[in-house]
Amino acid sequence: MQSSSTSKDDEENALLNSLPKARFWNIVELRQWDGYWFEPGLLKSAITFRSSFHARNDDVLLASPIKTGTTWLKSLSLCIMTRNLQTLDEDEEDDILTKGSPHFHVPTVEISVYSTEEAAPPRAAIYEAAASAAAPRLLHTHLPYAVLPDSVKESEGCKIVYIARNPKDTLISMWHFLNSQFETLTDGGGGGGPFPLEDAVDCFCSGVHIYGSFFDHVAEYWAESRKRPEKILFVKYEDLKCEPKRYVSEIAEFLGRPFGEEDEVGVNEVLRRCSLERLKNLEVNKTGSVVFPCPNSSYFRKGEVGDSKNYLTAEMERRIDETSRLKLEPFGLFL
Ligand code: PAP
Repeated sequence: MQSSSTSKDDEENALLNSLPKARFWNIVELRQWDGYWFEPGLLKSAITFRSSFHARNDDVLLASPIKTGTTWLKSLSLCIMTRNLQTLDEDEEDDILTKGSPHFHVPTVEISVYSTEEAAPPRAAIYEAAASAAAPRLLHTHLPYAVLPDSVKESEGCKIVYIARNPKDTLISMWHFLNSQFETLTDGGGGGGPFPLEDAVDCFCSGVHIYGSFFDHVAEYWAESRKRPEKILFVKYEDLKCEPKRYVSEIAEFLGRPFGEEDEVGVNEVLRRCSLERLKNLEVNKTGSVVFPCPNSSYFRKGEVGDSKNYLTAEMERRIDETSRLKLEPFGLFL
C-alpha cells in the first residue's frame, strides 16, 4: 500500500508538472501558481502552509517581498513584542537579539517552518518554537497576500505588518544578495561573475521572479491595507529610515504594545538595538547560517536609501519607474 506521504508527494509533483514554467536569472526553475511565480520547493511549502496553518487571534505575521527590510522589521517587532521580558536598558545580556539571528527568532514560514526539504539543524528548533510557542507568535512570510492561508485573512485578531521599499533599491539589494548566493552559477549558467544587471532589470519588470512580481506583491498588500487598516499595517523602508521614532511607535501601537507618551527612552533603545551597524557586528550575525546556505552576515549590507543610483543607468531607472507608474500609481502608491 502506498504511504500517505508518498501519495502527497505524487500529488504535489503532478500539480507542479501541470503548472506554467519559466526560469529566473537562467538559474532557478519557477512555476506559476495563483498568478505568482515560485521556486518549486517554496511552492510546496506555500501549499502546506496554506492548507495546514491555523492562525490564532494573537498571532503577528510580518510580510515582505525579498530585500525590502525584512531583517530590520523582524528585529524591531521582536524587540517591541518582547519588551515586557527585557528591561530595555543598555544591558546586552538581556537582549534577545544577542542570542540569535533575527531570522532564527522570527522564522520565515515557507522557508524555515513548512519547508519540505531536508531540515538543516536549526530548522527543527525553529519549527518547535513556532508551533508550540506561548502566544503571541511572531512569524514572517515572503508569500503574496493571494496565497496566504484563509485563517490568516479571516482571523479578526491576527495582524499583518508589511514592509515595502523603493523598487530600484530593492532590486539592487537583491542583485547583490543573489549574486553572492549564486556566485558559481551566474553568467547564464556557470561562468561566474555577477548576473548582468540589465537582464536583472528585465526580469524584475516582467514579474517572472522568485515570489512573483514585486509590483503585484506590493500593490496587493497595499490595497488590502487600505481596506482593512486595523488588520494590515503597511510600512515603507524609507519612512522608517527617515522618521524612525514615529514609525516604530506606530508599529508598536498597531501591535497593541504602545510606548507611553513619556517613553522616549524605550523607543530609542529599540532603535539602538536594531540599528544596522549594531546588528551587523553582533557575533550571532557575523557567523553561522539560519537560512541555509545564506550566511547570517549576508542580510546586512549598506541599508542606504538611494544606493541604486550607484548601479543603475538612466535607461534602467526609466524602465523601473515606468513599471511603478503602471503598476503602483493606479492604487495611489508611490515608492
Ligand atoms: P530578506 O528579505 O532576504 O530577509 P532584507 O532584510 O529584507 O532581506 O533585506 C536586506 C536589506 O536590508 C539590505 O539592504 P541593502 O542591500 O540595500 O544594504 C540590508 O543592508 C538592510 N538591512 C538589514 N538590517 C537592517 C537594519 N537593521 N536597518 C536598516 N537596514 C537593514
